[in-house]
Amino acid sequence: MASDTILILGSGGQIGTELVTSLRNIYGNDHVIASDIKPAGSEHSDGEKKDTEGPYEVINVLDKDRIFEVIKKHKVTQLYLLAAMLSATAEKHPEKGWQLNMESLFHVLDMAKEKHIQQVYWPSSIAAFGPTTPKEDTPQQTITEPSTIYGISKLAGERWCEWYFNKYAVDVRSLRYPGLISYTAPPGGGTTDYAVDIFHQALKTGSYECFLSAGTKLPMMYMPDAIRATIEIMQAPAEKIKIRSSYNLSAFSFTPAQIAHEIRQHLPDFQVTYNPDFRQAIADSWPQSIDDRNARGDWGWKHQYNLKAVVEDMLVNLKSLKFEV
Ligand code: AKB
Repeated sequence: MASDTILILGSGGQIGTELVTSLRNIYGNDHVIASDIKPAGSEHSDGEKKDTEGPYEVINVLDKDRIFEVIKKHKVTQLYLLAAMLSATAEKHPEKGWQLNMESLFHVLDMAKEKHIQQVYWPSSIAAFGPTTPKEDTPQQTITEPSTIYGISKLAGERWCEWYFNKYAVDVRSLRYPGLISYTAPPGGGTTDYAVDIFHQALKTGSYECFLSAGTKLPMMYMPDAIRATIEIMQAPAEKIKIRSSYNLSAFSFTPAQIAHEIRQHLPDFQVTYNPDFRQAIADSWPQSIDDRNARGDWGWKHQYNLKAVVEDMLVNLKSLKFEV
């Protein structure tokens, strides 16, 4: 609704930086409150000072009172919870990862249950699946036995979202993101992050050592598609959202060798070597392609970018950005 006031928790991350801009274009700068654990304007890892074009609040998502204070201060109606510890980092810090990913979700779902906010967005991931899940065209409903802490937190979160919807009519909506590729902010601590780093290294050094093997196929999506999906599911009429755990969401899949080949169409001398580390086991536990017919049928999801278009766009944009790649 145009009258919504939106709070984004974790606005400094890979999704948050782009979602804030898109939501501000739709709802107006004053109606979209960005928030992260760091003060506004603090330096991000891409070396750029991020200027806030609208309201900004420092929030630690583990601090429920602070979230409540900001919700009341700005009369927030809609909340996007994007703060999370991703797969590779959470394997190294399992307790912290579990605490961050779960407690923040409970804080937000409780705010919605108590009617302080009307609508919640929470991201799930292909990590909710596991090694026993069918790998190709992974269905919406299938075996889910995740083998990472991040994946376990996503699966548990999905079940809690559905439970809060059934029990307290909380209007919570969620997508199982594949790996996300973007150029505005670097990702942090994910297994699919090689598909972002590879562009930075291709332009900076002309070579890349990949932490996954050449043939590791994973589902991926370009950030503009992911942002559009996120806003579309939130704007869809409630009766169209038939799944209140989390929707499968898909665009295309590729291997490190395939993306390297595509980059070589623009940078013919680009070299890739393969040196798989602990992230290989994480990637091997995830699906290789996703069946997202429910999202397409229920609320009209349609992706736009394929691998060729992503590679072209990433290289053009990274070359023109001021910060060092
Ligand atoms: C990760 O690699 O951890 C994330 C994800 C697939 O959720 N990008």
